[in-house]
Amino acid sequence: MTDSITIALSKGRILEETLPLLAEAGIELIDDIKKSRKLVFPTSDPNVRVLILRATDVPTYVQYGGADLGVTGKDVLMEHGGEGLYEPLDLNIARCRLMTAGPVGETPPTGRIRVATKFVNMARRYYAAQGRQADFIKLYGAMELAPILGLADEIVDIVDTGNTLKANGLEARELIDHISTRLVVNRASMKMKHQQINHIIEKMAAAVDRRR
Ligand code: PRT
Ligand code: MG
Repeated sequence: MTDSITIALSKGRILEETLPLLAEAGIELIDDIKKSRKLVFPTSDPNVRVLILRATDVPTYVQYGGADLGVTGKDVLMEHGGEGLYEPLDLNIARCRLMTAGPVGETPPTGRIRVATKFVNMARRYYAAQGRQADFIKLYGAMELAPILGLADEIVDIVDTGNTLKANGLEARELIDHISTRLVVNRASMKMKHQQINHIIEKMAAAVDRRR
């Protein structure tokens, strides 16, 4: 029996690099997603459909079985907690680093500091592990503004080239973790639809290997 498979993809920068990997697994989108306002897309495989979601919603959809598989950043997964998910494959795309950053040339204040970030859970774990006292301010974007406008002493954010920090008078301080995009699987789906899901994982793993 062939079950139907739903795959949740992150829109934004991850999507473009994900589609060629999926294509090599025999799953190609039929519609032009850039021209469409749809959220659910059929694919070249009649048993597979794709959802295009905000990256932060992907683990939630997969956790609750709204999707069998998902593609999202390790940063998003760590912040979510990864409950109910298997993480069988590193897709090795959208690589970046999670770092602390602060104003150029300033040393971080001693004692309790204020940290602005979208990644409050990860930041809390990191500062606690360092034995540093910190209060966290949750922001949803433009973290770089917070130190400039006096909201925070430091930020925790994704860094790739470092250009965004630089353009805002900030510099990276400490590396918290290396980040890349991961394939995640709903735990129940992994059991119930083992054969089909394994096939997709193997094909995508081969596509990732060919790029190394
Ligand atoms: O935009 P939205 O709020 O919907 O979500 P999002 O910004 O999380 O989505 P998107 O598509 O921008 O990024 C999705 C995923 O891409 C992240 O979860 C990471 O896993 C990964 N990724 C890889 C990045 C970057 N590189 C990256 N450079 N995510 C964000 N950035 C941003 C960063 O936040 C900062 O503003 O780019 C800026 C830093 O880049 P540099 O090159 O200037 O250092
Ligand atoms: Mg963005």
